[in-house]
Amino acid sequence: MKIIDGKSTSLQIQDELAKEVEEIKSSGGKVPHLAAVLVGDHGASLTYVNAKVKACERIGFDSTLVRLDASITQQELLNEIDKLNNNAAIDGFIVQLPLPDHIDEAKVTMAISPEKDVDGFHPQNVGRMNLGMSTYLPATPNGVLELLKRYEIETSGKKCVVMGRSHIVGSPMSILMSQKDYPGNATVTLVHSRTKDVKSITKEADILIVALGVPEFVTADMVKEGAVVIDVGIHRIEDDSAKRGFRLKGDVKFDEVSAKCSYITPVPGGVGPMTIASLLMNTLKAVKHTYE
Ligand code: L34
Repeated sequence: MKIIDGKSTSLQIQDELAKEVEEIKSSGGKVPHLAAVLVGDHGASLTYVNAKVKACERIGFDSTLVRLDASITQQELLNEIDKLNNNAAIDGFIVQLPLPDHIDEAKVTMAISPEKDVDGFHPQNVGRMNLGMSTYLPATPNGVLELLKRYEIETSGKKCVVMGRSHIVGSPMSILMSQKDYPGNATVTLVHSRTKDVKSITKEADILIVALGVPEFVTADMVKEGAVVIDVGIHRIEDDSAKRGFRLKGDVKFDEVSAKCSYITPVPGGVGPMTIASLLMNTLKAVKHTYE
């Protein structure tokens, strides 16, 4: 069994991007500038957004963190988004999810200018992805593709099972794994909470991508010997003996599943850091206008 090291792969991508920033700077081009909007102070979101800002600093991107109170009205948030849409200094921005319940996520997503939507969540960009056109690919699924590529994992003709149908991971992941290009060309099955006899389906998977949001849901008996297992889940499990008061766990029971598969991503240090690397890649794309 091989561990797919998302942390070091993310750092490697960041080094590659840092070189490109150097080139941009020496040729007098525009330094990429990413903005992130964080509403409220949801613990995990704060960690992720801070990690994004730190990664920008590391590779020489400019960054802006817009922190807004959880009590902000929808209209006020839309006004902030409009400011970012119209700010020529900002190449791309994201609104970190989840948002407070009183805010309509779809309205917010639609308000972001597609050209600056480096999360790839706007319907226009989702549509472009569906049609195999150039676009901003959503960061987490693209991070998974990047891992498959860099570990040279064969996908063509393989049976790929995606668990979960969220707009930001499961759904786009299933589309991308069946795209007519590497890493894709897989035969994809998407399972979700209404699927019957999940185990009989997951056991057939050569590549199992888990994005359910249920801690340690996938056990060894659900996985085929030699499968590639990608764990997108990330949960904070309370643990008083841990330094931060919690431990991170994925959607996969790592110890028993890892004994059985050919490749596996750990949590932490798997897909999470790759989400950040892909976001940075999209931001560079925004500056280069290679999206159109
Ligand atoms: N708009 N909202 C928007 N875009 C996104 O791409 C995200 N996502 C998801 C949640 N909401 C979003 C993220 O940024 C998940 N996500 C994310 C980003 C980074 C990490 C995990 C999830 C990450 O860095 N994980 C580390 C551990 C971090 C920790 O210590 O808690 C890891 O090694 O997995």
